[in-house]
Amino acid sequence: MGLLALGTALDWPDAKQQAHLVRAWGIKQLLEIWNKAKGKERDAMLWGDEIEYLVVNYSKDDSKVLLSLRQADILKALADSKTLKVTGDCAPGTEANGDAGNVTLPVFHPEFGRFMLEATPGKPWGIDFKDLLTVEADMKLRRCIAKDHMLPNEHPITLTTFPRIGSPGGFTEPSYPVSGPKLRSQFVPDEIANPHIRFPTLAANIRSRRGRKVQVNVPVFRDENTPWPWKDPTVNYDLHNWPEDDDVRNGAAPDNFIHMDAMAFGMGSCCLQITFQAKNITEGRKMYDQLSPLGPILLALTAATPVYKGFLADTDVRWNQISRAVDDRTPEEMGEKPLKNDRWRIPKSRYASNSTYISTDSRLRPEYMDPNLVIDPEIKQQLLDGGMDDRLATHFAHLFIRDPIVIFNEDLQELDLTKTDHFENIQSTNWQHMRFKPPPADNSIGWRVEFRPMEIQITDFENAAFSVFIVLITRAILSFDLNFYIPIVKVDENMETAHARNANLEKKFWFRKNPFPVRTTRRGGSGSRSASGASTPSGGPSRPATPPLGPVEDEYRLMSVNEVINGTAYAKATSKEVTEDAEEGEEFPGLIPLVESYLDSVNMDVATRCGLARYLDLIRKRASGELWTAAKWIREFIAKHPEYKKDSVVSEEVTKDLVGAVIAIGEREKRGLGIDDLIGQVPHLEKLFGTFLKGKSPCGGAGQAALEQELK
Ligand code: GSH
Repeated sequence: MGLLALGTALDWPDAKQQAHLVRAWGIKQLLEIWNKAKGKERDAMLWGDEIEYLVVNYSKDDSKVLLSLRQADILKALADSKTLKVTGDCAPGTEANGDAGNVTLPVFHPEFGRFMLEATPGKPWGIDFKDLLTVEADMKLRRCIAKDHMLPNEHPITLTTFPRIGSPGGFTEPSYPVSGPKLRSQFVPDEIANPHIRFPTLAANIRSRRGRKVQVNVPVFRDENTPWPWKDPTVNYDLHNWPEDDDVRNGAAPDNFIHMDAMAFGMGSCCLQITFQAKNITEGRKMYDQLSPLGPILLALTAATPVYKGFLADTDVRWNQISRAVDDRTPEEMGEKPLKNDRWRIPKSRYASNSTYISTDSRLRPEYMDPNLVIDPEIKQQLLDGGMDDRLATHFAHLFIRDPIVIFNEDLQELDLTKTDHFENIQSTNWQHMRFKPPPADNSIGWRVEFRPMEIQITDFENAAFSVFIVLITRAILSFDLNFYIPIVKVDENMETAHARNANLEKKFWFRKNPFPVRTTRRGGSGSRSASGASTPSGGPSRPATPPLGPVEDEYRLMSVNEVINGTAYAKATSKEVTEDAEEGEEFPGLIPLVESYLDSVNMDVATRCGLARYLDLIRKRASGELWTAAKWIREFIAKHPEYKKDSVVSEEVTKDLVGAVIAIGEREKRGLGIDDLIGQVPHLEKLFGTFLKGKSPCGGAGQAALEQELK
């Protein structure tokens, strides 16, 4: 979340009148950047991560845990503070991003929820492998500094959602009545949103544009004692404050679904995002495309969202809930009514998996594109006339089918081509799982790609592991010129698949069979062989082979997450829930073996390699099921709680103990203590982290010797 503009925000009917102007000016600003930056070369390979936190008010002595709404005060304390220095409690994390002894302090930002914070490193990470090993300490430092600027009972935690947000009986400190004029929610007060005018306006204008409240319905998890059919007991059918109170009387809350009615239920969720700066636009476009098919896999692997509004859900991830929570499509755009006032039917919410590939890569076959992609043809023509190529023009003409939601009156006086505000207005409210980001107007930084699907993880160790993994796979993609293309509609399908409970172990995802740019032949010792036994490319010359293109359908097949991450051989040996059915010659090498091949091909000292191995090991074990996702752990924690009645209800007491356990884990992590003393007190903890939080390295002892041998 960047700087927040100020001004007079237009309410929806007025904003709608100006939508065309904002789009027209946005396109002019985009062409200005395009012409200025399209030839930009040799930008440094940089990257950054973003961590989102919930701030909770927790004390052992209180009967319940609440969300703290003191975001503004905390951010002000962080901004004002001359004490934003690494002292006392936070001192152990001093290997943060920056020179030794000269720590670059992290930056804190607001987010949608008034109970949220976001933190980024003080400066972007570089290509040095040592940076990859500094991320975790920097994340710990961020959490520590944030905590230092909170009240004693406030804690920054990294659960994706607060389990009882929207539950009756109050869940915020301070408490406010529900059914305010902006959200009109019967479950959450308007004060739940960041009070900066952008956020209540976003929520109100999404609701107005849509013509009713958003409908976030999540299937409830049916447990032994869950009444069936299940009717959400928290829905009030007798409210008459706003016209939108009719929504539930008109069927907005179907049986067997947890019903939610406001943007806060989605955008109040936390995620882990990674942004890369590419060396030039061509590389950025390639990274965008090649990371796209990995999105659903990483969503399933980071699953951490099994509870909504005090009930266990039958899904494990946040994605569709955010998608529905900001879905501003009208009934005509959704296909519920014939088109009369709107321009087109739109198949997806503005928060959704991306619908375009944009690379200039010759391997991008037309069949991979979405044949039903909706674009604004006039905008595409303007971009083409302005010199943009067809693929990129199509991408932006697709993003520009949306209306701008928040428009400030002051920005409509004249077009300023030294700014990108109108372009960003549309671009930054297209929340797709990948984002292609042009340089800012001053051209000071390069073309960037943002990877957005991952759920936030409970510990900084895990958040660092997933960040590092994405960085390494990006390096492997560029280094080996890997090809993960599948039709983009199959990526959409995978995104849906990722929602299922235990999708990471029980579901299969469409994935490309052969990721290599050329046919790899095994030539005596030239190709390295990975842990899985699959052959991977060597750094040496490979014989180009140009097999004739067959039907696209032959290029991909269904694979488990284990197979995608660890490779066919490893998956066959370890998968319990699904059968791996790779045919002869269709063995997939696995993303981790590909990363390991890449690491083999670069110079690296053993300590660095071992440090990275700790992270890869976590990902490997998550994918094989040896370790659990946070979603699975939360479910099991609840199931084992003496107060849980097997009726899908996550009570205040259970929530308090769950959050208490998460805080306790964070405290141990901060102090580098390991979790040994918590194992036994907190159920199943060892299944979540294995030996990692005990500080044991996969390179220790025999492992280390083997690695050293391998590296010789
Ligand atoms: N928390 C979200 C998630 O879990 O996916 C991602 C953050 C996000 O998209 N935030 C909204 C936003 O507009 C807040 S309304 N961020 C700025 C942007 O996307 O440019």
